[in-house]
Amino acid sequence: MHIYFCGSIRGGRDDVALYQKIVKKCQQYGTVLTEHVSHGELTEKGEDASLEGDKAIHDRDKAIHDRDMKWLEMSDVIVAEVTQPSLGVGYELGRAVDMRKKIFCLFRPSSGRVLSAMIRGAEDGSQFHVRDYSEEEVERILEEFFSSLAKN
Ligand code: 6K6
Repeated sequence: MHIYFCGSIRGGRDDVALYQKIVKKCQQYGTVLTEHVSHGELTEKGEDASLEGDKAIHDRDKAIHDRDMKWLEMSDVIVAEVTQPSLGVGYELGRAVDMRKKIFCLFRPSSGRVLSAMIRGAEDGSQFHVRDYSEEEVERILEEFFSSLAKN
């Protein structure tokens, strides 16, 4: 199974330790195409953009976008940690809905944030799922999700 994990990068890296936990658990069930999203060395700024020209930045971002869209097409399931708001994650989820992918969004109410209505409201009981959770239960929740996939 190919799994596409979504988590904030330029939206902020506060939850990167949790992304690592999620990716590690997902790897028990398949190949995580976007493992790099959970890497601690990947910061929201990335390489020092001040050393690059506008064209180099555009070319690099286009390569990231095009590669990620290919991986999204290839994936069987999307797992997204959506607590830290991220334009990129929202975009990936919208594109994944259009591709009719199976989507599992994880949100932590303890963050004090309120999840976007465009994510919470996309829940449809079959392809798009949103699950509120706390950090201690993340592994169990992923186990339940992947075993429900095996039954369908
Ligand atoms: C490093 C620093 C800044 O940018 C980078 C390298 N960027 C990315 N590499 C791979 N995937 C990316 C990159 N930027 C965004 N994405 C995709 O969008 C990931 O799959 C994430 O799920 C999502 C994060 O979007 P933002 O808007 O929070 O960056």
